Amino acid sequence: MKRILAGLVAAAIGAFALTGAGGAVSANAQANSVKVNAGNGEPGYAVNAFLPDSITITTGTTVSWQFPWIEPHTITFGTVTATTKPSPSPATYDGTGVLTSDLTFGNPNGSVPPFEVKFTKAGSFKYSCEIHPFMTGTVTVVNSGNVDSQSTIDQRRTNNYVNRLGELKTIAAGLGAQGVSVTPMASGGNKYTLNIGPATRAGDDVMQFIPGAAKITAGDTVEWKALAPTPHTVTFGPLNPPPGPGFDPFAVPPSKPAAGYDGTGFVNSGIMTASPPGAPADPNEIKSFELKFTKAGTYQYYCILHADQAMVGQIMVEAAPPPPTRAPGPPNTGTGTESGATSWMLLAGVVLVAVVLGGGSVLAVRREGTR
Ligand SMILES: [Cu+2]
Repeated sequence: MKRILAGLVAAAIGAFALTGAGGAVSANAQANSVKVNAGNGEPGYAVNAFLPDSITITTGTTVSWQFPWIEPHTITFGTVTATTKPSPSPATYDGTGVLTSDLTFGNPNGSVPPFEVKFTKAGSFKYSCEIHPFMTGTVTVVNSGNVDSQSTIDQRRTNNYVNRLGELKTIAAGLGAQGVSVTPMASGGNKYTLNIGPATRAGDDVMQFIPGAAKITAGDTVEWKALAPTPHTVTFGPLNPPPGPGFDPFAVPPSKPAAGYDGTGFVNSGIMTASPPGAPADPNEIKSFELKFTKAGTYQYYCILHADQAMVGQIMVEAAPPPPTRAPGPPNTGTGTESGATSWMLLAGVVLVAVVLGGGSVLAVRREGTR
């Protein structure tokens, strides 16, 4: 199952890289056809659900799964094995055996052809997405009786999507409102902790680094924490070689400069995930990634898997303040100590300013002076 999935991923990504937004939606000549969405989303948010997740149709009806968002999905009936091959669309299904689409990356411009299945026998058929374990649906096929019209399907499709998208936005806003946690590090500088992609229990994803932009000082460290089982990366710099046919984003090796990041070169966390509580511990799981920033500048980063869903971030590194130095004083004349002379000059300057500003300030300076 893992192997075919990896193959599907690689093949689909290859195809995606080759064809991009090309290809036309195939016309569905059948009048007796209904449309359902396989996932939906917008930049920063992926709703991983069949929308709606259950429909009732008449025998002989074709269901046309649309792919309106970039997050990839499959339409899979039955249990995929190592020898299962994706079916071309349109397909027919009588409720027996395995039927699966290829792994399909959608597109909001509607350019990705739907996966169409004609149901030839009555029954209730469960299906799922191979890469989103919570993403399941049911097609109920009846010989007679009430079935869903396209308009009732559309209504449920919209309602489900709006509700789930709203939940994602609430989660993202709540996390954003918490601000960044900053802790001093024993090795010097501060550690800023950012969050990666929270998810809902239903399996929808916030495809964001939160907050998306952070301001730190050279010498500080940023820590990214995975919050969900959904895989993500923290990556600085372009992929080399650039992704082409057969590119496997899961195979890009981790890479981190030992001396910290100075804005040059390639940095990659590797695939980061956070298993849900109660799941068996995975010693290889990368739950957090730390990177020290050594040089002032503004640095963009991204998730290799979800950059095309606007999963990008920015770290603004300000120059470290110069080490404290003494205020410039008059040339050392040799009378008294240097520091004494400097203090005197400072006090004189403050009093002068205070006099210019008015009585209140003079009082303040006097109080200062009597200490
Ligand atoms: Cu990601």
